[in-house]
Amino acid sequence: MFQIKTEDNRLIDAKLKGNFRLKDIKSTNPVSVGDFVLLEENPEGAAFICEIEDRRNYIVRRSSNLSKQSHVIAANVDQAFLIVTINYPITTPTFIDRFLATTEAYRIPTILFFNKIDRYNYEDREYADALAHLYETIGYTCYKISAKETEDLSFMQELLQDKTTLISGHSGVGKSTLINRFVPGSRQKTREISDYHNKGMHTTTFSEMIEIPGGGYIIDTPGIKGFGVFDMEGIEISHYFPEIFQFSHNCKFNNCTHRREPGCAVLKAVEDHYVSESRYKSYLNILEDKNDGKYRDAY
Ligand SMILES: Nc1nc2c(ncn2[C@@H]2O[C@H](COP(=O)(O)OP(=O)(O)OP(=O)(O)O)[C@@H](O)[C@H]2O)c(=O)[nH]1
Ligand SMILES: [Mg+2]
Ligand SMILES: [Zn+2]
Repeated sequence: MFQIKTEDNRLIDAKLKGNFRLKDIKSTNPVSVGDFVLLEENPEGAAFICEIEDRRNYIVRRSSNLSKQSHVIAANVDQAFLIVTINYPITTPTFIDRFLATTEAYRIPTILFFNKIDRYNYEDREYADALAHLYETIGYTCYKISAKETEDLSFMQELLQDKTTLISGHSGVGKSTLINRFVPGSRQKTREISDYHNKGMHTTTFSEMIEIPGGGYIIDTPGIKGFGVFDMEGIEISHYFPEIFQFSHNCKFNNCTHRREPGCAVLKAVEDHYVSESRYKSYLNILEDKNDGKYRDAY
């Protein structure tokens, strides 16, 4: 069942029409949050989705380790906010890089928010600073925030204004907590992360679009564990690491994969610390996925 907002602002529950599922067998969910759809009513007054308008963009992940199917996380978004926590739970650079490569591929502007700053000790803070510095150097805007404190987050509210924003990140990083601050009536369920595993427990279980009172929409998604970068050709991957791509113009071979080819300008840039080791490792990690067809979800 889908909840649809009509042009005259009514909320309607609708089902997919008959054989709809067969049209797009590559995706586990033919309709995604953010889609614009056409509805049909049957004589009894029940609503059915009969058509999906072409998507301006969309973001997918592979639906499971073995599956070749993809799952559309959201469609037609203006920007993505990636919520990152250094601890409680840990977000790895590899995860961040896989997310960024995906949003680069779909040309979705992405901002990083390092959340739970209030909970961090000196070391965690230092690490957060270092990571934020790395991503700012590449060109991503980074903010360090705390969703819980009485900290003023009106700058975030301004960034959300009149846009459709996908909010993503691991389970337990504080996505729903943040949304509750911007849409006080929305009552997104939140839950303390498990002390034992230092992991969230998937409190948000389905994707949902929430209207911001002042204009705009937020898409809250269940925490993502692994990010299978989908639909990306091997040689294409470096295009989605802006700083690696920049150096790749000087590689000797124009089909260079930047692994061990002679005259590789990217390898040289890694050696000279112009490209960070962790970014380069993430690049290789995605490239290897492609080569052996495996999906890794532990990072
Ligand atoms: N100390 C501190 N705790 C926070 C902060 N933000 C969120 N939390 C807590 O972290 C826990 C998880 O937050 P949620 O908002 O449920 O996380 P989520 O990202 O929505 O998780 P899923 O729905 O499972 O994907 C809750 O107990 C929040 O109160 C923060 O800035 N500081
Ligand atoms: Mg949540
Ligand atoms: Zn190269």
